[in-house]
Amino acid sequence: MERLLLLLICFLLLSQPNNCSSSLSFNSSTPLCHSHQSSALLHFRNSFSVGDSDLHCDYYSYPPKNSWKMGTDCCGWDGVTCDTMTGHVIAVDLTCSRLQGPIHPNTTLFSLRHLQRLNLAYNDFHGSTISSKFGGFANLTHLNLNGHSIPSPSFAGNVPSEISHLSKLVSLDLSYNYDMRIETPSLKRLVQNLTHLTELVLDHVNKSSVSPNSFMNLSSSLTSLSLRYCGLKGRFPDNIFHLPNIQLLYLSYNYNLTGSLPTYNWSTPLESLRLSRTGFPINLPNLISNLKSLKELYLSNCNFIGSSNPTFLPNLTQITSLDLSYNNFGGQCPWSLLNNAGLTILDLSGNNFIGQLPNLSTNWTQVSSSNSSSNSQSVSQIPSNLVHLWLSDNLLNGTIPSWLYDIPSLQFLILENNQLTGHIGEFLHNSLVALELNNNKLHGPLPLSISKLVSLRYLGVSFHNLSGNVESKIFFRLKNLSSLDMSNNPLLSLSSLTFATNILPNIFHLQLSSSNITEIPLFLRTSKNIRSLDLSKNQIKGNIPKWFLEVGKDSLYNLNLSYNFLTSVGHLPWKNLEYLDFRSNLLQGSLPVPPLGIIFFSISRNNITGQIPSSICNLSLVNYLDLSYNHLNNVIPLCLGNLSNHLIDLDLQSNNLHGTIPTTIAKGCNLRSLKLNGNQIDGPLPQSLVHCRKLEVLDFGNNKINSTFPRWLETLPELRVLILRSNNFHGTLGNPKTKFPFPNLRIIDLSHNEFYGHLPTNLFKYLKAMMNASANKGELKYMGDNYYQDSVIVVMKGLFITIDFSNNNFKGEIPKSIGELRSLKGLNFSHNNLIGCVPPSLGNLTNLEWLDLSSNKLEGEIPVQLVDLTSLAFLNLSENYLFGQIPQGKQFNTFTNDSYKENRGLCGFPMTNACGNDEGQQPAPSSTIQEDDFEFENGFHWKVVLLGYGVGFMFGLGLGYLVFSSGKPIWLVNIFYGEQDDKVRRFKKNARGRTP
Ligand SMILES: *[C@@H]1O[C@H](CO)[C@@H](O)[C@H](O)[C@H]1NC(C)=O
Ligand SMILES: CC(=O)N[C@H]1CO[C@H](CO)[C@@H](O)[C@@H]1O
Repeated sequence: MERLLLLLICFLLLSQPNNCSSSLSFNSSTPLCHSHQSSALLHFRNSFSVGDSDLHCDYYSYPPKNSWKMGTDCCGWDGVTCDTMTGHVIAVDLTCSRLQGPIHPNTTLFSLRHLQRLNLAYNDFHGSTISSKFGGFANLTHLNLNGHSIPSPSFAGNVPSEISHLSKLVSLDLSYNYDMRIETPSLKRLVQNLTHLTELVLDHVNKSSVSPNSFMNLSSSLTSLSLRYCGLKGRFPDNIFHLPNIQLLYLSYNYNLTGSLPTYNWSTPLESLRLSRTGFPINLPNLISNLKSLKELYLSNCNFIGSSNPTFLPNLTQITSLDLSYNNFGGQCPWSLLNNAGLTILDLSGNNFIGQLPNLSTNWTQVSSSNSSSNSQSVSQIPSNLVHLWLSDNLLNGTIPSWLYDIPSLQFLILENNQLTGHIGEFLHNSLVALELNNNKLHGPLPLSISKLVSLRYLGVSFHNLSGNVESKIFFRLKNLSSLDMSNNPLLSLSSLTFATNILPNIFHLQLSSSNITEIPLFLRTSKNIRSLDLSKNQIKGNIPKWFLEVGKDSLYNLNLSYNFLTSVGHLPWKNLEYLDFRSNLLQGSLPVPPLGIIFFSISRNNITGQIPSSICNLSLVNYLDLSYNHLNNVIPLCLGNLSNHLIDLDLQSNNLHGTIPTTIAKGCNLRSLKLNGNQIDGPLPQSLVHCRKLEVLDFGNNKINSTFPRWLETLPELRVLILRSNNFHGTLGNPKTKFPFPNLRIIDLSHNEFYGHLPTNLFKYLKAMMNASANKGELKYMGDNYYQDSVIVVMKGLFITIDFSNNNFKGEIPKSIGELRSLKGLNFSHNNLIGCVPPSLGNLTNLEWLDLSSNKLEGEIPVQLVDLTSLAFLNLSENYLFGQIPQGKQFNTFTNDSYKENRGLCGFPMTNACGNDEGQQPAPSSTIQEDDFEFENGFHWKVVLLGYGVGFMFGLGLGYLVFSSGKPIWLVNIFYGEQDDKVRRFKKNARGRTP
């Protein structure tokens, strides 16, 4: 009865401005906030500074909280709730308040003992530890310390076990505190004691030391469990899938987490399931038939079993969010999903789906398509609730259908890396936040309606054939645009854009590579927050303008001005720079030293003079240091050894450096690549290099190193490229029986030295990597994911496998075992004193494209087995004592006299002297001549590459740039900019407000 009365009163009071419960006090004076609590609140908030807007919070438009003022009733402050009876502050919500600074363990916050709800999410508390005093909020039911913030997470350290004292806790969120850990005992206590828990969110909290079994006893009232990116390993307890109330279960991005999903009779209220990048075996049809309440399913990059191809899924009418990205599904895209009117998120990117985007069927087209036998699919109505459509990285072709421009709710339209053609149409609504169309085959102008997309943050239209003038007015209203990529549209004119001012005030990430621009865009003057700028491969000339030195002084972390015509830089003011690329300009003067945080620095191919300043040794974080192809002189500074903890790639080739290689370079060595080719370095090789266990590339070619063969390198497990060409190396390679274990060697060039003695027979037996490199070919496509890659690594992944021992004094016979190096592409033993015959086993080297045995003392006939070398494009056997008939057919029809001249008595085509019994032999017309021509052309091209970079092959940028400039695909771009891009992509992903 009493209750009824209360309800009645509530009902009557509902129309009042105050809500029901706060008006319940019959006492006419509503209690005001206690003064010590209001000052505690103010004190707490004022202990922080207020930072810039946070992208995440902007995205969700959190209002600023301005009402916190001394002398006003704190119960009326934004985000503060008081108990209506006692006036105690019982809830504080400071989500997205842009607070910055550490939380002190003695903060006044802990005096608010009556708190029931506390939300400090999305601020930047600079990695504060979570004080054990949080355990003192005895009545706390909701605690949110989500640490998502840029640049650093809010909280760090161990989760204190006192959190498990909060026995009334219903909801706990500690996610996105990347540096926070939880250990098994704390977690177990937490799981045991928090029996009222319905929501537990620990994404990104490091639990790598925790057994997944620790979650076994979670409260049966649990409705939500989110454990993404936790480093969980092993088997996840089955019973969690059977919790009676579980509605949301996120386990994504625990790469080594596995377990088994129930296969039948799985009665569960589960609505949201995310298992992306986990090891659970998933049978998709089974899963879908079990989960009757399912609305959201994220299975990116999963381990599917059974017949899981989504093309054949039944209509998933209840699902509103579906992510099946990066699963190698093929065939037709399951477009029928779009007929689901409730669909809001569809992500099918990173598969091999083919075909066209479906048309919207009007009655007419429905009739016509059912009459025709075409299997093109159509959607029956506009999926008018769609917010995210991600179809990037597939094989989709055709045009962008008109209905895609007419979805009023669409915010993310991501179609990059497909084969779409046609124009970009006009957008009919202005809801778009991200439009990423990069790397398709679109042409025509940039649509004018882009100017109305006032919410747009990300625009990518790079790698197309777009044309026309990009008017700067397109961008006048796009105040929120933070990422713009228009690179590589050769016909697009950006001059109006580059000379405009007062546009794009919030640009964070600008890519205008290969855009024919001649100036650094003027609008950057006002871009205070620019983080990443790529203006590479343009025609920017002269000095860097003074005003530009003021741009992004605190924010810029990536600056790429490579492949321009800049002549001077002066000092570098960007103190947070991590990536700086000045390669291939005309920069003069002494070496500019980048700021201390630099990770990647290349100033290769400029005209830098003088010595390497020792201040370069202060760059203690640098991974990649490329000063190659300049005019640097004097010695390599000794202190460079200080960098060896972080240095991965050091490239000093083609300068005028002399002196010895500092032995300190191998101290705590992490080097993977060391290139000193083309200097005047003398002295011996430092044996300490053997401590650089990760070395993959060693290039000392074209120096004055005086040493015997560095046998001690043969144990380096990763060494793939060893170039000692053109030095004063001498002595033998060891006796013929010497083992040559170099387990991963792909390229060895010892040419133009004074080596003598026999070729070690065992050399070719132990060069394991050369025997079967094809097994590694598949790695190429993952290159973009790796930390840092350069073109040498392309070489090493099996494209080029070569041995060059030419121009030495090797004697004796060519070992037969050479025929076991089946992946060999190039072999050069020319200009030695080799005797005996050309081993017939060379005929086994079916990948061989280049064979030079000239200027030796080889005798006998050319073995007919060589005709089997169908890839051979270059052959030189001249200046030996060979005789007899030249083998005929296949590749041998393409070689000229030069391949054979100055031998004892070779005869037959192409020599003019016919063999005794075979008068006037002509090459047999071969049916494969077309193919041979083609092969030859490829081979020739390859040879040009080699010759073009003749000094020590194609090191440094050579090959990469060649392929790159011929318009090769994105993965090559990734080789060079992989890391930056990745970072940007991560940043973009974070900022996109959609987490995986
Ligand atoms: C906690 O809640 C209980 C029961 O509602 C109440 O009696 C007690 O005073 C509260 N404690 C604090 C510190 O608010
Ligand atoms: C509110 C308060 O007392 N803050 C103090 C906490 O401790 C630090 C130093 O440990 C002081 O600087 C604060 O004033």
